[in-house]
Amino acid sequence: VMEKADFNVTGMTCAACSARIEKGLNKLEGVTKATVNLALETASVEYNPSLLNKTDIVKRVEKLGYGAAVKD
Ligand code: 9UX
Repeated sequence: VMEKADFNVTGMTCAACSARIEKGLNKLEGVTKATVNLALETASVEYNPSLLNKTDIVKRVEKLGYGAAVKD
């Protein structure tokens, strides 16, 4: 069963940024679908909770050079 989580993403200034994050997240083992919205500064990620958690997703975004926080 997949889970879905939304994140606030900071530091994106152009469409290539959002595309980079999307690519990086979609490459993560366990992520089934990631979409990033540049204008809203958000990311929506569908993932397998037995393979990774929200913190792993935040860390991946940070590793790419952006800020991320779980949205509640
Ligand atoms: Mo756009 Mo983002 O040139 O790191 S890709 S600012």
